Amino acid sequence: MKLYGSSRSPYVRKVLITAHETGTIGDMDIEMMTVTAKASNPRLLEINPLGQIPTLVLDDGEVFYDSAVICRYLDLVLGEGRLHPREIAAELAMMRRLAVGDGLIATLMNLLAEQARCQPGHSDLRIAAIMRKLPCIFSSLDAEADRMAEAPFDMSQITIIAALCYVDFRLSAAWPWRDGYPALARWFAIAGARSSVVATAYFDEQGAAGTGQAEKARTQ
Ligand SMILES: N[C@@H](CCC(=O)N[C@@H](CS)C(=O)NCC(=O)O)C(=O)O
Repeated sequence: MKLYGSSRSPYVRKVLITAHETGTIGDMDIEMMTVTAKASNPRLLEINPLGQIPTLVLDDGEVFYDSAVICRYLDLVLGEGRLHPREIAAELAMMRRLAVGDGLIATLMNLLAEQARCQPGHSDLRIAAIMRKLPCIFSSLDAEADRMAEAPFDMSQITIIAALCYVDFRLSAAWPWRDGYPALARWFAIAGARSSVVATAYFDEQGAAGTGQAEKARTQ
């Protein structure tokens, strides 16, 4: 199977961590590409109408997107289903935490896109609105942290790890969250040290530091 992805996309990171956790990473060819809201990729649009990464193409030509669907496929079809609890109360709790993780990723992407936009007045209001959300999101994750530490490792934890690593990758100086959210920091110190997380660290590809590319890099 082939995964279209990027080394700096949190949605792709969810899939890569899941691939390691399910033992399917070895069966995956990975093609890294740059895709942004400003620069779609015609080749990707032919297989995914949203033109987004991650996109997974199976050997028989079947295509899966988005990250949630790919992770379900890797875990429930190819893996042992350990990352998606099936008992309804556990599933709902996991999905609610996962929604916060995905929401944090979306909030960060909006923030970076807004910062790159260069429209002072308008963008300041939006940035302020986004920044007001971050403490609420982090408080909610902090309140869940001890429960996550006790619970089996699952898709919500993978998503939250991908989001927190992205905070460190893109915002670390502007949002040093560990002191304010100690339970979350304790959980992350352990969960973030899993080999699946360490093996999939974000990086800016070489050459992305120039003008134009650097802006694209920051919006992914
Ligand atoms: N809901 C999607 C979101 C994927 C997404 O937004 N990917 C970004 C890269 S991080 C992308 O492809 N952006 C280009 C675009 O939206 O045109 C998922 O969970 O996979």
